[in-house]
Formats: sequence, structure tokens, C-alpha cells
Amino acid sequence: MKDYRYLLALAASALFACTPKEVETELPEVQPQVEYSVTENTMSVPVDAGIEFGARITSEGPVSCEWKVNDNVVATTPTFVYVFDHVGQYKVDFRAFNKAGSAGKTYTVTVVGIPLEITFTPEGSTVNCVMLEDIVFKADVTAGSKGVEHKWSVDGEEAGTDAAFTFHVPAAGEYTVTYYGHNFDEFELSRTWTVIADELPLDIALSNPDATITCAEGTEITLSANVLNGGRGIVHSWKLDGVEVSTSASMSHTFETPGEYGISYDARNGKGETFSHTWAVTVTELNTEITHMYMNFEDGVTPSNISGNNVGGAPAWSVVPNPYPTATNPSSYVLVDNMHTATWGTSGYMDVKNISVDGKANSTILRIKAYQGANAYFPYMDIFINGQQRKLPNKVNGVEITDSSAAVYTGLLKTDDWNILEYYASSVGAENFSGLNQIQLRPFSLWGGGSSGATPNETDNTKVVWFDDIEFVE
Ligand SMILES: [Ca+2]
Repeated sequence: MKDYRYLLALAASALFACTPKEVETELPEVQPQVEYSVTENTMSVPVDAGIEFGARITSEGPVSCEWKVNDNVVATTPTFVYVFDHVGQYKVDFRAFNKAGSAGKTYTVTVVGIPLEITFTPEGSTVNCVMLEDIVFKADVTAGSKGVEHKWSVDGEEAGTDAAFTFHVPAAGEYTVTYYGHNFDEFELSRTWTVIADELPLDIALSNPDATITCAEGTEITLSANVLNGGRGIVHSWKLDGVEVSTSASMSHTFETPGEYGISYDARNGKGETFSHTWAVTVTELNTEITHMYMNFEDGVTPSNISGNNVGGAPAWSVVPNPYPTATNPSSYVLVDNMHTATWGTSGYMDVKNISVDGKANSTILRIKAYQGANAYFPYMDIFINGQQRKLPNKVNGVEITDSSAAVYTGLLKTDDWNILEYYASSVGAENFSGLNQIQLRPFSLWGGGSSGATPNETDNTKVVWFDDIEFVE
């Protein structure tokens, strides 16, 4: 650069001239005498700058001039400007001729390029991030931008050729990001970063994210943990009632016995992040019953094999629309025993005769629904096996009666819903109901089997009870 400025200064201040041949009037007696604006034979100049060369002829007479760059004639004037557009070394020759001879000078010109200068982003050589993050790398060229070509690579694989490169970190791990750039003058620059990608925070999807599990006895429960992120160094621990049963990503257990259980899952990864979940497990008795519906009255017709009390000369029993449809019995039609206008004490008996239904012989339970509202009755039924035996249900609304008393039944019988009453064949000394042809319902019975009071009222003696769904259960 120093040489270059010196050269230009000389070029601007010197006086240069070659005398045109046509004005030549007399022969020169000596070869040309020349002064040069630059006396050094070597110089260094920057590429693409215009360089002025000059020669001043000090001798008398006509002289021809010729400038050559690498042996190519580029000018025939004493002064010329030349642009070196490529880096390299050049030979610049000047020659002045007249009839007496010639004089000249040779320069060796070194044309230098402009070094590539880049400001890189990120600044440091290590980039810490988490997986799946986008890291933006930039090469902002601040000098020597002519003909710059960029090349980015990740672990040796070419990844981009623009000035900016976005690296989408695919997974946890370590990566080497390399930049290589060069410009027209073959100046090069390279840079390397180490990208250290951590995992995402621990995240686990459970096969069952609920807090409670209900299943029947004998059910195998399988739970699994699908580690979505942060699984490096993970340790699983499944516990059943506090006892570890699995250290893999899943656990299975067959619950043989009804009851309440607790399952817990704990996970911890290599960074110490944790994940926990607990399940309250309710194991119920296996429902293996097979039911055989005998009568549900849904055709709206009063069956001919039912008989009982008359009131006012007409049967007290009939099939009617269900006045109390509830979740327990949402059906359309039911059987009613209506002796509301009767003025005498009665148990309101109704016979169901000639009972015939498939499966009865295998059944051990006779089940019937009854709606008795607030009536202070007890649902006696006469079962015609081994004679005529008057029985209360063995199970009311799913609760088995083990200690029979008026208070127990009163406590179990619902006043605002249908009751599910179950009578066991065993209660009349039978293994099953194969021998059953007749039952007699006595819905208005008092404790001990006696009849309800004579005068009806709306609180505990309406003398109306509804029935539905007579079925046998294996
Ligand atoms: Ca019904």
C-alpha cells in the first residue's frame, strides 16, 4: 500500500510527454533519455485499483513509447492507467524508441488481493443448547467481499452455502459446525464451533393417566411409561402397595382378590429430574351371574297367570305405565298392586302361578324390583318350594342380609327409588329354583308377616306397591 501511494503521488506531479512522430524534424543523435515517475523496479499494489505509470522523455527529437503488461502492449502514450483485476505478479515494460536506439525500464508488480474479514455469530466457539433448538450461525463479511463463497458443514456433511446457516439440532449430543469461506482473491477463512445439545426436560406419557382404576377380580392390569423427552439415564420404579414390582418402563399385575390397592410410579433421569404418578386401584368381585328374565311387563298387558285380591269387585293388580322411572328401573311398564280404597287390613297378596322360564333350574336367586315409597312395609314373598314358605329377601339393593331385623331392612329399603330384592333358593332349603312353580307376593306386610292397617294414609300405608322385572339368576 505504501508503494502504491508513492507511485500515484509521483504520477500526479511529473511532467510526461512523448513527442509525436509526425512532428519529428531532425534526426536525434542520441537514444532517448527518460525519467520515470517511479524509480523502484518492484512494487506492490492492491487489486482492482487504477495505477498510473508515467515516463518523461528528456532528450530531444521524436520518440515512440510503448507500455507492455506481461508482454502485451497496453499503451503507446507516456502515461497510462492500468487496473490489475487479478491477484498475481506482473511484468510491466516501458520502452521508448527513436532512430538512435531505445531506452526502457521493467517493473515487477505484485498485485495483492483484499483479505477476507468476517464477523462470526455466535462469537464463542462452544454453543450450549437443548435438542430441537434452532441455532443461527452467521458470517458477516466486513472486508474482501468480492466473490465470497460460503460453505457450512455439520460433522463433515455440507449443510449450507449462504452467509447464514440455521442448524436445527436434531437430538441430544455433540456436533461440530464448520465454516469455510474464500473470496475472489483466494483469501480463505474458516471457523469451527462445538454445539452441545442437551435433552429436553423429562416428559413422560403414561398409558393410563387417570388417578383411579377399577377392575374385576382376576384382571391383569398393565401400565406403561412412554418417555417422550429427557430419558437419558432414566430409572423407573413401580410399586404395588409400597413394594417395588418393576424397574422397567412398564408393570403388569393380576389382581386376584377384591379390595383396594395402590400403585405408584416414579422416574428419575440422569439430570435428577423426576416424574411421579399414583393410582388407587379398586378390585371388585367378578360378576359372573347369568340372568333369565321372566316378566318385565313391557308389552303393557296384564299376565293371565297373576291373581290376587279384588277391590270393589275388580282385580287390584294390573300392568300400568311406570310412575317412577329412575336409573334403577327406567322401563315403560310395571305391575301395580293397588288396594288404596280397601278399608280392611291386608298384606295385598298377589299370586304368580305356572312359572316357566329357561334357566330357572340352574338359578339360585329370584330377583324382583319393587317400589313401595314411604310405606312401612316389609317385602315378604311366599315361595312354593317344600310347601309355602314366607320369606324376606336375602339381599336388598346389593347388600346381603346377615343379621335380620326390622331396622336392617328399613335401613336398606329406599323410599324414593326402586328396590332390588333377591331371594335365595337356599332360604327355602333348595339348591335351585327348578321346583318353583308359584310365588305369592305380600307387599303390604308388617314386620313378622302380619297385614297392614285397615285405614290407608299417605305416609306409611297407601296400600299401593309397584313391581317389575321378575328374573332368575344363576
Ligand atoms: Ca317393566
